[in-house]
Amino acid sequence: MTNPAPHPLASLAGDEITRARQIVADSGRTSIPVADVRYAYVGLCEPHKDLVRAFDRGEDVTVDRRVRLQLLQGPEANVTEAIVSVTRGEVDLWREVAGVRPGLQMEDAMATLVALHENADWNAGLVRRGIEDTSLVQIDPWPAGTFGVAHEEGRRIFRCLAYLRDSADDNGYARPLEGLMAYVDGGRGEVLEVVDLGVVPFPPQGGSYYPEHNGPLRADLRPLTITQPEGPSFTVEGNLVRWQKWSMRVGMDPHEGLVLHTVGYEDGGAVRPLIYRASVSEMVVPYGHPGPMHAWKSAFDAGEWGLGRMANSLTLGCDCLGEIYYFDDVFADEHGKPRTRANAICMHEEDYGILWKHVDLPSGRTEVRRSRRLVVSSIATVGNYEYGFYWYFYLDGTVQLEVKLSGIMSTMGVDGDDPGPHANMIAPGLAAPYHQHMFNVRLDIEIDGPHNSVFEVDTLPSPPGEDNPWNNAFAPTATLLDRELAARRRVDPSRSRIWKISNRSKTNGVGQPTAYKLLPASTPTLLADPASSVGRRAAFAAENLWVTPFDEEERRAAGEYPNQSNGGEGLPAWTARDRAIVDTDIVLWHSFGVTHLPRPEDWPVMPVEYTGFSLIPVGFFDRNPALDVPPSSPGEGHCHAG
Ligand SMILES: [Cu+2]
Repeated sequence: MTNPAPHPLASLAGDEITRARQIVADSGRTSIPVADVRYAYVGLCEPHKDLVRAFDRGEDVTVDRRVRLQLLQGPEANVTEAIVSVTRGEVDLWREVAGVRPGLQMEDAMATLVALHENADWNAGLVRRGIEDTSLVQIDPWPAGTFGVAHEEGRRIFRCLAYLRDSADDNGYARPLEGLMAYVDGGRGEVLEVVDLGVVPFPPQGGSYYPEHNGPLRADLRPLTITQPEGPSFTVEGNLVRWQKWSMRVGMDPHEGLVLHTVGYEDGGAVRPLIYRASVSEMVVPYGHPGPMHAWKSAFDAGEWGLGRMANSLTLGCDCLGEIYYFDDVFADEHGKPRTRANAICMHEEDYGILWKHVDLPSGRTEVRRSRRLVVSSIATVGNYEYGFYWYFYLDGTVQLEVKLSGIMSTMGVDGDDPGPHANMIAPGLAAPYHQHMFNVRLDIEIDGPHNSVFEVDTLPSPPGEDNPWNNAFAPTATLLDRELAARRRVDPSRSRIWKISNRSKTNGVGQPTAYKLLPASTPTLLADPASSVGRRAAFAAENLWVTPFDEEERRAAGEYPNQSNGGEGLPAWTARDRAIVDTDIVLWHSFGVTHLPRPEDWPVMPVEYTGFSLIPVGFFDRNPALDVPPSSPGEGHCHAG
C-alpha cells in the first residue's frame, strides 16, 4: 500500500490534530496538567513557498507537516504559542506571550452565562424589568474591547447584553434589556460588575421572522431548478480544484475562514500564477453610538470569534442551489480534539448572464456567449449577524470576492420615538445604532511570478493647451507605490481609481508588463477617530489599501491578538518601517465594507447587503481570453446563428 505524503498545503487531517495534541502532552512543557490545557487555535503552519512550488513542479522534496497552536494554561491573559512537527514528532517553537488574549473561548462564554445566572445584582436588574422567567433571558457575551478600565487588566473578559424572548427560539433582539450590562471574567467565571443605567420599557412588538408568524406566504413562486445532467465542469483532488483553466487549493482557517492557495490560470499550456494565498485576514464592526450601552461595541469577528470557527454546515437547496460539491472542515475543539464540520464550504457553478455579445448589423450575424462562474463560499454566524464569503472565478480571468451581510441587527430600546442622532428607529420602541462592517482581505499576490509592483492609476482630465485644443482629453496617470508609507491609499471613484499589480519582467503581446487590477467597490474607511480605542485597534480599516513586502509572520491586519488589544498592531506597525515594495514579493491588504444606517426594512432580519472587490486582468492576456468559450447548445435556440 502506498502512503504518499500529503500536499504541503493540504488541510489538516484529524489524525494530524490528534498527533499535535499528543506531542504537546508528551513534551512535558505545559505548566498545568495537560488535560486542563485549552486549545485556542490549531491550524496548519504553512511551509515555505519555495517548498510548495518545488513540490508542485514534481521535485522530490520532504514535506514536513507542522501545526501552529495557541494554548491557554489558566485564566490569565497569557497565550502559549507552539509549533509542532507531526512529521518529526518534535516541538519546534514554545513561547509564552504575556498580556494577550486569543480569540474568545466558548468555554469562557459558557462560564460567563453560568456566573451571571447566579449573580444577585444581575437578577435584581431582571426583576426591575418585570422578568420572572429567567429562562427566556438571552445573554449575549460580547468582546469587551479596551477602554483602560481596571477590569480589563490580566483578564479575559466579556461585556454582556441581554434580551427577552417570548419563547425558546424567539428573536430576542426585539426586546433589549436596555440599560442593563455586565462585565464578566470569562476565564475565571466571575462577575466583575453589573451596570444598570435605568429601565427602558420593552418595545411592544415581537420580531419573529418565522414563516408561521409571517403568513400568508406567497403562493405564486414556482420551482426553479438548476440541473447539470452531465455533472459540474470542475474536478476536485484533495483540496485542489480545477475549473475552466483555473486551479486553486481550498481550505479553512479558524480565524480567517475560507483560504485559497496557489490560484492560477492555465494559458498556452502552462499555469500562470495569480495569487499565492487569499483570505479575509480581519474584520471589525465598530458602532457609531456615543452612549454607554453601545459606544464600546466593536467586534473583531475574525480575530475574536473566528470566521472558520463560526462557519455553518450548509444545506443543499437552501444555502446553495444546483450541482454542489461540499468540503468538510476538520478543526480542533477547545480541548485540542479533532471535530468535523460537515459541508462547511460550498462549491458550484452559476450561470451569470451574458459573457460577450455582438450583432453584426449588415449581415445580421449574432454571436453571444454565456458567462459562467465558479463559486466557492462559506457562511459564518457571529452572534446576531451572518457573513457569507463568496469567491467567484469567471471565464474571462476575473476573480471577485463578494461578502454578503445578513442576520439581525444589534438593537436598542427607546422610550418614545426619538433615538437621537446616532441610531434609527426600526420598529416601535426599537432602534438600531449606526455602525460599520469593515473587512480586510490579504492578497499574497503573484502575477506571473513572485516579483510584482503596484501602481495607483487615476484617470484625469488632460491640461488645456495645444495638445488638447478642445479640452475634452483625459488619460490615466499611473503612480508607482514604491514604499509602504506611500502605499497607504484610499479609494477615489471620481478618478476611477484602481490599483494595478504589474510584473515588469513579463510582457504581453503589445509590449506592456502583464498585470491585474484591483477594482475596489464604493467603500468607506473607518469613521471612528484614529485616536479612539477602536480607531487604534482597527487602524487597518483607516486606509483602503496597504502593501507590504511578504513576511510569513505578517498574517493578520490587526495583529495576531486583536481581542482586548491596545491597538497599533498589524498593518500600522509593519508599514511604519516603510520597506521597499518594488519588483519584489508583495502582499496587498484591501480594506472595504459598508457603513450601515439601519432601515426598517432590515428588521427583523436583514435582506442581504453586498460588498467586495474584483481582480481583473489588464494586459495579462493578449486579447479577450474567452473567445474559445463555445456557443450555447443550438438546441436551446439560435443565439449564435449566422
Ligand atoms: Cu450592519
